[in-house]
Amino acid sequence: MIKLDFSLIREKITPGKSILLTSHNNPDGDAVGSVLALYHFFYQAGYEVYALVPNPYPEFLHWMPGHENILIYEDKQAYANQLFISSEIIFSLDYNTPERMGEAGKYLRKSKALKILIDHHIDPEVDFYDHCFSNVNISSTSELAYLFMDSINPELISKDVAECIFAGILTDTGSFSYNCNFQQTFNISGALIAKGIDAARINRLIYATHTESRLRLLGYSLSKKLKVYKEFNTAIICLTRAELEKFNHQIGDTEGLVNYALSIKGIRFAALFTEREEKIRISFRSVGNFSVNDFARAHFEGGGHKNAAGGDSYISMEQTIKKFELLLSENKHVLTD
Ligand SMILES: [Mn+2]
Repeated sequence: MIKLDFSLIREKITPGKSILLTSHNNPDGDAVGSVLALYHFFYQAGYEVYALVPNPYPEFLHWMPGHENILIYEDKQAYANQLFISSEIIFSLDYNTPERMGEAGKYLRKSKALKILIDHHIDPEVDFYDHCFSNVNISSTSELAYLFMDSINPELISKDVAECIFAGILTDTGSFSYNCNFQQTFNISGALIAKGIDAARINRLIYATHTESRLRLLGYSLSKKLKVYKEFNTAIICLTRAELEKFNHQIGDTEGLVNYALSIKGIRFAALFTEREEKIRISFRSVGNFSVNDFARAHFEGGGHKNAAGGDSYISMEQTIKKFELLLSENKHVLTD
């Protein structure tokens, strides 16, 4: 764990300064939640504040207060590049190195702003940042953002802030089903409820907004595409572009799908392969000691957390699955001991 010196930060973040809040490619609930929570926090305190994510995020996050203020880098590239130059303070939220921002990362690298990282991924690039607040043993970046705000000015944790933080915690723990065995996570969630949030409503807004086609894609994936490797305690689902198109795939539609594969009794390792334009995108999940972060890093140009990670493959789906199956054999001892 790398702790921030909050008193030092308090001195450096003085009202009137311009702040740019950023998060990673393919933003998830924690990315958007932490960005928007800090957006409200600083906005209320009278800062000039901008929120920027590299590309669009799923529709089930569009209800979040402040959503309309988020700049999408893909759409506003020239304007956003200027923000990397003009902002005095830049926050990196929910990612550990500028490259996780994609193209925008180049401008972050060149920026002269004071750079602050708040994140829960393994191996943050500490040398690049002026200040790091990093802990891998925590539910989410949103929880770290809460601790940050609580130490700077707890009075500014409004209901809007609380809703964003709760959305981040909820999505990064799969509705309190993994990565949530921390007393602090529940204490903070309780404090958010005291701010007036409706936890059941937020749960519904995030998890009960399936389109018909998304639900049918889920049914198809489970009945036709689930492959179980009993001998390796592993289960996978792979979806080609044609299949995704058949079900009118929208961003976020395959979110959580990999967890169904992992939910089979005895399964310790699960993967979801989805064919994108120029690559195969892979989500890895595990229970217990098998580190999908190490696995994704070593073999699929990715990474993440011990039990949840992502990766990419630039060969065909068929070859990717073959490679994966070979790796299962190599890792048999770890997956079955
Ligand atoms: Mn996160």
